[in-house]
Amino acid sequence: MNSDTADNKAIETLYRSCPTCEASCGLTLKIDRQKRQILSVKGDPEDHRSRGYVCAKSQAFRYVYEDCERVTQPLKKVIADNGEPSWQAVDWETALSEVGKRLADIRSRHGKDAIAMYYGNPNGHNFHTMIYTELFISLLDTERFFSAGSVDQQPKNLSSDLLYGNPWLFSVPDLSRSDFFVCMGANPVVSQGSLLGGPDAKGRIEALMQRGGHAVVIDPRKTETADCCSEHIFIRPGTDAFLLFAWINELFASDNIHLGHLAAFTDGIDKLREMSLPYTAEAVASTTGVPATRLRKLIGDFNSASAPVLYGRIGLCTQEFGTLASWLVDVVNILSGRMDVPGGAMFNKAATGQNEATGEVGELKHGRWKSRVRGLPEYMSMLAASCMAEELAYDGDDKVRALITVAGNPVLSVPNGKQIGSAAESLEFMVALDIYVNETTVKADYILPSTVHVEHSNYDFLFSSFSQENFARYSPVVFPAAAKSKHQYEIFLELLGRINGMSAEDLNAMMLDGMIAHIKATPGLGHLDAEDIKRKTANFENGERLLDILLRVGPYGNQFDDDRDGLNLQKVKDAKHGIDLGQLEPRLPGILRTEGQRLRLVHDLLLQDMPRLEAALERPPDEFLLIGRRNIRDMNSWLHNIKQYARGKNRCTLLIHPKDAQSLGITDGGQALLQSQKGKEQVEVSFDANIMPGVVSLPHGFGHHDPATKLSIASSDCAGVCANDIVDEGPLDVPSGTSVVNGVPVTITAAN
Ligand SMILES: Nc1nc2c(c(=O)[nH]1)N[C@H]1C(S)=C(S)[C@@H](COP(=O)(O)OP(=O)(O)OC[C@H]3O[C@@H](n4cnc5c(=O)[nH]c(N)nc54)[C@H](O)[C@@H]3O)O[C@H]1N2
Ligand SMILES: Nc1nc2c(c(=O)[nH]1)N[C@H]1C(S)=C(S)[C@@H](COP(=O)(O)OP(=O)(O)OC[C@H]3O[C@@H](n4cnc5c(=O)[nH]c(N)nc54)[C@H](O)[C@@H]3O)O[C@H]1N2
Ligand code: SF4
Ligand SMILES: [Mo]
Repeated sequence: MNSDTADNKAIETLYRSCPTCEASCGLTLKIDRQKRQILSVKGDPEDHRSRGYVCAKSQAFRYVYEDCERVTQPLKKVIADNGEPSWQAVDWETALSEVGKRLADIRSRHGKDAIAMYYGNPNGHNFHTMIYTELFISLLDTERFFSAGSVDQQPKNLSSDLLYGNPWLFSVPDLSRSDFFVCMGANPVVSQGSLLGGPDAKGRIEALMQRGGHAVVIDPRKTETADCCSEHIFIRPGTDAFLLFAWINELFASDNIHLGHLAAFTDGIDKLREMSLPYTAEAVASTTGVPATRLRKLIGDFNSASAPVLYGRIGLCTQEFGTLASWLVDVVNILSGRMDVPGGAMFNKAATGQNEATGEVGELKHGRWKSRVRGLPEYMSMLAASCMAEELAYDGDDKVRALITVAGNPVLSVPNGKQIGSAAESLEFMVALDIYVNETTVKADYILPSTVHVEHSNYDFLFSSFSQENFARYSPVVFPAAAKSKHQYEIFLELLGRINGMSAEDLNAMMLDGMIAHIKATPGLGHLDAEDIKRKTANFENGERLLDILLRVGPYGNQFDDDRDGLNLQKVKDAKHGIDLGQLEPRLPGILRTEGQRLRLVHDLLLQDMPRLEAALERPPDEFLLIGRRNIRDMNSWLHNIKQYARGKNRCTLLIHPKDAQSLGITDGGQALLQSQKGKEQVEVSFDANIMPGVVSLPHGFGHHDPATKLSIASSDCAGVCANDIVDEGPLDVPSGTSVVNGVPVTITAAN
């Protein structure tokens, strides 16, 4: 921390990483500690990953901190005699003991599964929450656990689980050494990249092109990313698995299988060849909308490039064949010799060790229990978010009685969200761990707000495990939280303690002992002494102490051997701009958690999904298919109350090709009725010659119309309509249970 006492002002400079999206850019903050004011947030030129780059949302964590409608103390819903609800601020002790009592009572009367839970996206950006999440989930131990993951990356989790035995092991495109980038179902120039692992996606793609490389986007919309690439190919939504199977068919047919160093430990090639046989480039062309010659040219260009890489993201996940499409992206890279090689798709070596092998075969957690209504299988202890409404409304003996939401807004983010809201309202009890009174939390009996990023430290735990550069970066607290506020992990511990009759200290000790036991069970670490670990890390507390342990036993640590040099938390803290841990290096087969450390190309779960794919090949096309999109100033549903981001013209419009619109008698800027099996919304229309005819696009995260919320800017300046009132919760990517929010059949009529 530097002090600058000019003008008698105690202006300090702090460095941290941006907590708002996966890119995790380095930031430079100027702050006035006395006034508790952030004076400016700029890029950190010395962060080796972002090199000073930031996007418009770099200010978001500051604006959220400053938002006067943010909830800063526990709120209890009180119902007046006339039935009108209102919020009453209560002290923490009252709130925690009442919430704890209600949950404990429901649990003891009706069992653990009577309490449902929903976990939202911002949890992935908070190290302390993440590290305590397993404890929270495992002690609540409910079969009714939902998360934003099944409206997001779960197909990718499942594909990694099947291929590598680790659901959180994701390969990322090594763009800085690639010369041919194929981007499917992602718009990183706007989203800033997901499972892509690098700040300034646009700059990285442009640099690739300046080196003489090529970049191709395959997307039903010619996106902002396509605009800075060399080529764009339209594809009909939901048909990527066909295109990718045809790609693989072509690789086999042209004898272009090059496994390279993966050959020694890869199984399933023959089966894969057989699976791809029916899907020639000609056979899939009319379904995908990609002519066979166009696909063959792409494959030829890819094969003749010196360092090509294929990448796919949310447009491939949240669609009818999400798991197959996500899996096939990795398979194409594997078969083309582009997996685990520089410039191809590579695996990170996270300092906290989560990508390493554990010496055990990773258990596939799938189908151990089922949802009550549709009988959908659990995956990674979670049920599909798309069945949350029906599970909350289910009225059997073992029905849900209480709901806990943690930093999530499923009413807007999940298909059939409105019914999630009404079902939640009629439960015996609901508590929301959240910082806004929004469309979901307004249904709760209690809102328990956590501190926000300005008030707690952070470590880029999740995102450093799939970054294009190996790195470690710690973010210090900007302003210590007011005495009476609570960090989210503290709320977890307090609630768990009250439900399970344990103290927060006991639970913390349980976490520490559990982690040490786990480490000692890891091959090569059995000799470590628990007391030695505790003694050497005693200068840190809670999550930071656990982080210190992870760093010390991780791949750059000294495993508590004082004779060796190694990474630890103090060193990471001292490196204000983050630590560069080098370029990605080949990691297979050493990090595989599969039986015999074999790379399994094919798995029964994938084979079981093939008849569903086959049946879709000849299906007659729908009139219109709805897809989503993201805008640079949004972050799902929760930045809409920030006036700097909410202002401007309506961006929750329906994009439609002008020719489609004209044939329907719809004008640019006019209104249309967008209708699906599920619902109907009136939307403003924007003409877009860059969208595929027959496809329309509406962003998600809007629909701020509930007058009971406290989001005055969101509801006045960017209310929009809720895409998930149109998306049908019925269709799923079957293997992973992920919602199909892209490729939704809709009809459109003029509404004048
Ligand atoms: N139709 C359609 N639906 C989609 C998608 C799509 O593309 N199309 N995308 C999906 C994707 S990828 C995702 S990730 C999900 C997101 O789904 P959710 O995570 O359910 O939704 P968010 O809008 O991110 O809501 C985040 C919540 O966290 C709260 N919050 C923010 N910061 C903090 C904090 O520091 N502490 C606490 N306690 N709370 C905080 C906010 O107030 C808000 O209530 O939406 C999905 N839904
Ligand atoms: N500005 C902004 N940034 C964000 C977010 C945000 O809400 N706003 N959300 C964050 C979150 S939680 C996530 S998960 C990431 C997601 O990051 P990305 O995966 O980059 O998400 P999108 O920008 O929605 O890009 C998805 C693309 O898929 C295309 N698409 C839709 N259906 C199909 C299909 O069937 N096939 C193919 N090939 N393409 C299809 C869409 O046209 C779109 O261009 O973004 C993160 N960053
Ligand atoms: S790209 Fe993401 S991490 Fe970087 S400044 Fe923008 S919001 Fe923050
Ligand atoms: Mo997401």
